[in-house]
Formats: sequence, C-alpha cells, structure tokens
Amino acid sequence: MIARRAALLALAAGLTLPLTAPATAHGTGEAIEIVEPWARASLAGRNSAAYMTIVNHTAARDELVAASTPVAKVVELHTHLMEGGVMRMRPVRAIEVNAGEPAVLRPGGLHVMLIDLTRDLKPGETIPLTLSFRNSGERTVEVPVVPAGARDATGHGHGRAHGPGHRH
Ligand SMILES: [Cu+2]
Repeated sequence: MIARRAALLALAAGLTLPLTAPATAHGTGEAIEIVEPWARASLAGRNSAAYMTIVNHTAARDELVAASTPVAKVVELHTHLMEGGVMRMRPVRAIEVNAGEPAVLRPGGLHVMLIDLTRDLKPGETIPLTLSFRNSGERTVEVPVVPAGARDATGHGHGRAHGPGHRH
C-alpha cells in the first residue's frame, strides 16, 4: 500500500494542470495562503471592507503590513474594539500571521478597510487586492464581491453556497 501511495504521489507531482481545490486544501506550495477572500458591495465614494483567512505555511513569523487596491483611494488594516460599550473600528499597524495561527479577518473583527471607493463594487464581480507581508512580500488576490448585507463569503447569512473565485 505504501509503495502504491508513493507512486500515486509521484504521479500527482508530475501533473502540470492546476487543480480546482477546495478552500481547505493544503500543499499549494505557497508560503502564505489566502483562503476565501470576499468584500462587500458598496458605492463609489463610500467605504467597503475585505475579509479572508490568511494561513502561514512557513515556520517563520510573518505579518500583513499593508494592502492596496485600484478600487479604493485609501486602504487600511482595521480591527474592532469595544470602547465605552460601543464597537468602534481602529487602524492597526499590522496583522500577525504566524505558523499554526491563521489570521481570521471577518465582520466585527479584523478587516481590510477600503476607504473612498473609486467606483461601485457590484455583487458577482471580483476586485484585485494586493497584500504586503513583512517577510513573504506582496501577493495580489482576486476578491469576490458579495451583496452588501452578507456576513460571509457565500453572500448569505448562513449555509454554504458554492461561490466563484475562492482561490485565485
Ligand atoms: Cu474599518
């Protein structure tokens, strides 16, 4: 069985076609993996936010230090803090992404703030987002836009629709 498994792995390693893998797949060979990015639909001149899970496949500490996109004039890294019983957004210097500790960006928590949109963000499209990591350098991902009221990447408050562009 072990020999057969090794042979299959060797065969798999020889494949050159990209595989359409589920969001939880491993072995992409990427040091930093961006899982299920999504952003909320919004209008030109307003703000939006992008969310994702960032997985560090290296043994070294790393951190997201900046982000940019052509669809927003300013992009900041934010978190939510409770202040006097009110949740407020605050900029953070960086978002740590350490081995074995994926950074989860989600509504009500850490997020990439897209400030002063240069155009409308419409559900169903994708927007490019460039993420700068202290150690791993820059990565540009295509982020699917979901309806404004969405709570997760599926565009719904619950359940699992199959959405496009989870891993580009
Ligand atoms: Cu914010």
